[in-house]
Amino acid sequence: MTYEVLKVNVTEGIATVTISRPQALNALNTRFFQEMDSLIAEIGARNDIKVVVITGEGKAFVAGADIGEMVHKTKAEGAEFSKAGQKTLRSLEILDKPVIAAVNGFALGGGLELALACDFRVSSSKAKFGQPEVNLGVIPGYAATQRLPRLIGLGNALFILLTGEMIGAEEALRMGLVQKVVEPEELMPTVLGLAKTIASKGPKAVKLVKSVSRRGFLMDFEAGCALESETFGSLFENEAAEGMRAFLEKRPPKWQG
Ligand code: CO8
Repeated sequence: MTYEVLKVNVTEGIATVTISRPQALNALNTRFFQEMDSLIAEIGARNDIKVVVITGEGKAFVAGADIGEMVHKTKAEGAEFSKAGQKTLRSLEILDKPVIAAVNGFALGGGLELALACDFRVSSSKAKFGQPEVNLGVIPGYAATQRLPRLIGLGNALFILLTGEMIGAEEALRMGLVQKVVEPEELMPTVLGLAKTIASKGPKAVKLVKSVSRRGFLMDFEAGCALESETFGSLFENEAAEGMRAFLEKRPPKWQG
């Protein structure tokens, strides 16, 4: 597929995906979701890509779903639009490679929902966060009502969801909505540095730590622990042995894959 809304750069195992519709503050339209679906499938199939970074061009990360495209929808079309977007974000969330959101500016509505589907978020000190749907008489449709309480607790989530007000990066850090705040010019160097660190680790361990954490988060504690033990054991057939041998032999590990 030819990408128009997304700019994709792959360097040293890191795919940087830039949402590029700055004239509309990168608002998410149908084309974005088509391109994202295709890109997620492509990235999933490429062994050379270890980590994905998502950011936005210009002053916004993403200022929401495209309001111009949504305004004329019927009840059935609205529900369909919501389901399709949820499916895309879910496939990003369960992609077997870590995904980091580099939040460069406004992350509002569907834009914050996109960031929530990433594994963690690093923010520019200038970024602003919010779920302004209630200002428009709607509710979030890409699972913020579900992901936000799970990530930052019900009180913080309802504060954001009910007021519809924007919060700054420091407030977002305090709530645990983002994991790190840096000056705007430090955003991409910091995120690419983190991506590089992750890409240098045992590739199977990285994939499995993501999937076991994410699957376990939705299970009861005992079932999650059982999943962890089983997965832990599976690594002794291959990579853990090499990582531990390399440690004992005082040499860097030679990862397969
Ligand atoms: N959709 C479409 N266009 C947008 C959007 C958007 N979400 N946000 C900004 N734009 C456009 C503006 O219309 C403007 O276009 P133009 O130049 O043609 O007038 C351009 O981007 C620049 O925006 P502004 O001039 O408004 O820039 P400012 O710096 O003055 O303001 C703001 C920046 C504060 C971010 C402001 O643009 C704003 O409030 N935007 C809307 C934010 C918002 O309400 N987002 C939530 C949308 S609803 C949503 O995301 C629901 C998700 C779930 C959907 C489920 C499917 C059913």
